[in-house]
Amino acid sequence: MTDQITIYGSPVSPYVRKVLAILDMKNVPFRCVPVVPFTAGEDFVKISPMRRIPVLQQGDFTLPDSTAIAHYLEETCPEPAIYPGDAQGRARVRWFEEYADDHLGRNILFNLFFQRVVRPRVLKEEPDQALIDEALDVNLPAALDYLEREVPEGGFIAGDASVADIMIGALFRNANWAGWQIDAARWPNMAAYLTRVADIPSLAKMNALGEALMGTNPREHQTIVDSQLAAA
Ligand SMILES: N[C@@H](CCC(=O)N[C@@H](CS)C(=O)NCC(=O)O)C(=O)O
Repeated sequence: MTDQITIYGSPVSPYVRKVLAILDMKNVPFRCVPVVPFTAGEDFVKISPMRRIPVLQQGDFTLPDSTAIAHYLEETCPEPAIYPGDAQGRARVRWFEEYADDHLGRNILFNLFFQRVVRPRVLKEEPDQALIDEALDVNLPAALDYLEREVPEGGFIAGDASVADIMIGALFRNANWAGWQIDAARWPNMAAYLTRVADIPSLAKMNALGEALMGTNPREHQTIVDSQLAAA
């Protein structure tokens, strides 16, 4: 029998929710230990050299990075597929997964969510307003203009819901938690798409889990995660 999978990382992180949603979609049993990278103990670096979440552990095997984990899960539990079967569709999904992980992640997470939520609430520091303004006024509008053209009307990035849609949907939920809402008159296609991805059942479940943790005491997070996952 293969060992059970444990995911280290707080579901407030979109990268963690991406991995949890994939496990849920693929019906793989797992446990989640809601580690917060900024307050994790010194030992965490042994399984995550960049002190980032998520990290997968299965027996002696550990693997950081949501994209590496997504590939591992796709190979070990192929059904349902989260990467398309054709080369161009698969390439497109990999590109948008990377675009979301890197560019959208930098703007939505570091420039917006980290500044507006993590710095004041967790680190008790002043946010950097210049970073917030750059994200809201320049980088996110440009990214939304690009995505508005690229996302097929009424559909997903490439065929069925894929890992790219899950990553994009999870990230924009963090933007909502930081007080951002899409201007549906300016980006109607993206507004409809973000509703569509938020309705992917496994992502909806993990977004609700992340939301349940927001504003609660980190000491209660393991109990909240265990009870929400057991009920889901
Ligand atoms: N490319 C990585 C990004 C992971 C990432 O940046 N996670 C954030 C949490 S949302 C983190 O751990 N940040 C802590 C840090 O960078 O110090 C992935 O896909 O897993």
